[in-house]
Amino acid sequence: MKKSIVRVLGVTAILSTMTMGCAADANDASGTHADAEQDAAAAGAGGEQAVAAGANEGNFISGTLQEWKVSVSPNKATTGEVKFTISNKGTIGHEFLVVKTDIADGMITLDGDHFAEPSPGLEVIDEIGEFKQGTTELLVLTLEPGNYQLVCNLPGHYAAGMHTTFVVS
Ligand SMILES: [Cu+2]
Repeated sequence: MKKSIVRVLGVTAILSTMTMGCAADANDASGTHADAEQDAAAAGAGGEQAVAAGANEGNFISGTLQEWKVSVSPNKATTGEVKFTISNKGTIGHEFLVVKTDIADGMITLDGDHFAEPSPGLEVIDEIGEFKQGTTELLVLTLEPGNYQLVCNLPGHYAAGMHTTFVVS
């Protein structure tokens, strides 16, 4: 979505510049004006395409990690490429695991202070390894339909509440 907005603003800026240019060159040969109008029309068509893109067509998910919570929005995606932009807004390092499982949220059996990878009934699809507070990381995955948990599995963090559900359909 951000990209689309930037593109639309860019088109507006180009159109404004051209309008001003036409006004200033009012006495110039008409050929110049025709070219400018054609360029403006082409730019406008591109802008309309960008605006027509769907609400979350690119499966852009943004989320935060903090003590002791994982939050993402939206908490669902459609099958295929999913882009997680995850910010660590806590005061210590955290990690972000994408786990495919039908186990209920927060109910993965622990082996001591974290769950073993792998564990029965779950598959760790991929992860952003521990990253610092105040930083943001991007994880792009191709996900199959199913139920997921997004978690931090650092010692004690899952039990403390760092897990949330995610559904791909
Ligand atoms: Cu954590």
